[in-house]
Amino acid sequence: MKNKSALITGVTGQDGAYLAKHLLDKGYSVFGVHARRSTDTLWRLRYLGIEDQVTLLSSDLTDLSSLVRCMETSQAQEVYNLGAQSFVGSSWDQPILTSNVTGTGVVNMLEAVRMVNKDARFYQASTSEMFGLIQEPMQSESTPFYPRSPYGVAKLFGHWMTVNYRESFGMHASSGILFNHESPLRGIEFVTRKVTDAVARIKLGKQKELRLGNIDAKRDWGFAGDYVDAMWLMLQQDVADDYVIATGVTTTVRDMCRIAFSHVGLNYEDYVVIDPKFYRPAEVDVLLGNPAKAQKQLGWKASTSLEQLILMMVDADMARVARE
Ligand code: NAP
Ligand code: F7E
Repeated sequence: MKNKSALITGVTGQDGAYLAKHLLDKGYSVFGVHARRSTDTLWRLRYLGIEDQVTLLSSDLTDLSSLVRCMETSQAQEVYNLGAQSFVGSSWDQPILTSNVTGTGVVNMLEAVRMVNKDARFYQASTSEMFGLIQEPMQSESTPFYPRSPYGVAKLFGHWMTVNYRESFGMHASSGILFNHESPLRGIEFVTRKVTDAVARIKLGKQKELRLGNIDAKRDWGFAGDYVDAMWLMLQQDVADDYVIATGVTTTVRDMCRIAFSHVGLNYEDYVVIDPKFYRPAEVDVLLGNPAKAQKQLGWKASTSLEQLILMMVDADMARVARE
């Protein structure tokens, strides 16, 4: 029997790399949208040892014609739209780019699917940032949205476009409302990786302090390796739907720092310096997801605790910094 074929936008990002590995392990042919950059963006695929197994197609979420060609070349039966300008902090500096890539990019990808193969199944990488100024203490699929950043607003547009294409054209389009998920492949600008990298540098004598913004913010953090399985499970359902994917536990940035520093025998209070430069114009103070629907309908549950996750990340950064 011919392998199933999948197309992933954002294949060079954290989730794209883990998802590509997950699908390759299941026997899929994996195609990835590769937006041209002058820097090396293939390090994550290399880290997972799959650089040569993913077929990279030159394209960009802002270029509909190139996305149509990706659909034609890959003959994908499953499309995972993970590409985005995903850093919340930058979305105030580049609101229009964020809207074009993270928002309009979704409808470009949906259109490419509709034009080439309307029966292909579609996954949209939605986010807990859409809840922003939370309207319920624990956020589920029925919690009203209130985004707090240009990134959150762009993602909300993409989410509703996904719902609309499902309802208008009968497309199998699902939206995964994923809460924060991290790993050793996390970009260095996100707070968990910024902390674990700094812990390694401080421990190995290469850095003296760590400057952070609002360490009282609370997040529901899980492991990216667990979360890509939920994406795949959504596309295996008979009926497309929306799902919250989270751990159901929330922790402050402060406590996450405590865990990371204490793993190498240090006290975070001796090194963390609060720098207002890292405050955001509008903050999301707390996020806490209710993954009950995913557990019931997909049989999915987070299997990595925050402690396990942070120790995994600190260990990976200790090895990485020691090699430098
Ligand atoms: P990431 O590491 O920042 O990866 C983003 C990916 O998007 C990269 O491959 C990037 O390519 C690509 N990209 C950027 N601009 C593009 C463009 N114009 N055209 C095509 N591709 C473009 O993000 P992630 O953490 O893996 O997250 C994956 C998706 O889930 C994103 O949509 C994110 O917004 C969403 N999400 C993430 C989380 C989380 O906690 N990680 C939670 C909820 C939702 P380059 O490598 O070339 O820059
Ligand atoms: O910030 C606070 C910051 O940048 C987490 C993206 O994947 O998850 C991610 O967005 C919290 C915020 O992630 C620093 O103010 C304090 O309250 O790691 P982050 P995020 O903004 O939650 C969601 C679900 C996504 O969809 C996004 O794509 O940590 N914080 N000090 C800091 N954050 C950063 N980055 N740097 C600091 O120095």
